[in-house]
Amino acid sequence: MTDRARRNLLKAAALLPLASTFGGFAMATGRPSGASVAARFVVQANQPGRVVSDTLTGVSYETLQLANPAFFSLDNHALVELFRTLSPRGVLRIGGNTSDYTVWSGYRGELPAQPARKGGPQQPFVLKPEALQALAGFLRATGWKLVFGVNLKIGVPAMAAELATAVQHIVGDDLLAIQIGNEANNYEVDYAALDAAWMPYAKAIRAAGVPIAGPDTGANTDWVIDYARRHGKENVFLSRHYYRDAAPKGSIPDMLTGDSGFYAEVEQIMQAADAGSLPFYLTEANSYYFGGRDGVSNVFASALWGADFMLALAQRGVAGINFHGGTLVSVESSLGREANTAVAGVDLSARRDAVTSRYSAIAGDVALGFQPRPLYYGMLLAQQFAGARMLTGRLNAAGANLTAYAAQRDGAMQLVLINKDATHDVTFAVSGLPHYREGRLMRLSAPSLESRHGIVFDGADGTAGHSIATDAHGVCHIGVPRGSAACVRLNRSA
Ligand code: BDP
Repeated sequence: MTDRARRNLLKAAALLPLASTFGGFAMATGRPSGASVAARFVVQANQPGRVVSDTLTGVSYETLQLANPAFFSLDNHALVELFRTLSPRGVLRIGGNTSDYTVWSGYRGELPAQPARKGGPQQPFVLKPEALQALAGFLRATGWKLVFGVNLKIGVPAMAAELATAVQHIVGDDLLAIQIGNEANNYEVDYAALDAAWMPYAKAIRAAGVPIAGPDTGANTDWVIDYARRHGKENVFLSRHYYRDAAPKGSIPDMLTGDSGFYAEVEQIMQAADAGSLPFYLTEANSYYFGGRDGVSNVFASALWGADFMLALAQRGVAGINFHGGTLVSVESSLGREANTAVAGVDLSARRDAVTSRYSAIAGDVALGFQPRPLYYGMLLAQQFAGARMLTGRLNAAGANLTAYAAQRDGAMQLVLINKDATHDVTFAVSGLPHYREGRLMRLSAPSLESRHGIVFDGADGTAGHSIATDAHGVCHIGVPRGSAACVRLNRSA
């Protein structure tokens, strides 16, 4: 064979996988692929990182969600199924602002009046054992664990200890930990004040033999570090919350710029966590606080944001991320607001959306049934890495808004390539894969970044997907259209 003929053959071979991976494009997105930006991702398989926690995927709900015991119940099959599909070992966090307005029906002691609220219900939410019993059934049916918040604001450690004991008694081993107070940085003047209020609670709850975690603060990294230093040994994990910004400031372009400023804070917390051999959970997080932003928090862009956010945090060692959500009534009430659930027309899917908080990953309620929101699919994508070992990689994004992650598991190489760019289709040339030849590609896509419905995670159910191969140079060419993501699993060649 002449050199020229060999070169032509190699060129043709190099184009083959390219052609086949692009084949999935139009099918998955319904859009033409257009001209592509060429990005490069070099996987450094000799630089292993952290093992991704198998509890990476989590959700967070207001305590007020327990007002209807039929919500978290083993009879709520649709919700059980959505949780099980999301993760076999997820974490459900119950808390939020309404946890600091909750009283336990079993408590017989004196209760002071809680400070008046600016709006919403003035009466505290009275939590009853039926709701905890139903919740225990839900946890058993889903295989999920529980993190449960008790009322610090009211200043009655004895009630918290009784409630914590009841939760442990009813939920058993499915309780990971009790947290004391929600975002106490919003009502304690400084860390010392939190510490003073927290101590008698921690003492009473631990004396009852119930595990605790914390401090569950809003945006205070320094509080988490102080807390770790002082109380690390008494806790089963450290926690903090995160939202990008307030809902009025939310937009799709803002969301898709990513959260790099926060990652630096996470790295600081991880130093404290590692020093005390403690996991760190983001027990409450989402795109925009004040209930999320319509047209941003609940559209396909939030799926790409959420997947990227989870994987960036997993790479830094965060043990789990609990995306806050639930019914509109529960979240609006947490903000002291009335919920307007009115919707024009009778479309079931629109009605489910209308009764749900804007950032929730799952829409619906007991009466209407449930359905996944776009964010749910982003969580499903990131969940593909749960239990795998992250690898270092070098990305040359060629000016486009991209992220890329690599991990190894059971001899397989996994990649997630996220194209957050609204205008550029991208072809990733992924190298550093010497022992990998063939595998499968799954695509996460939607008609557009603004889509509320019509999200497709093609191949996620193990049935479809596209086959993929490295070229003669060991490079894998993967086309990822604007506003979509790809997930690749390559098998080690024999
Ligand atoms: C958090 C609260 C939660 C709220 C959320 C929000 O813990 O209860 O629902 O903010 O503002 O700070 O959306």
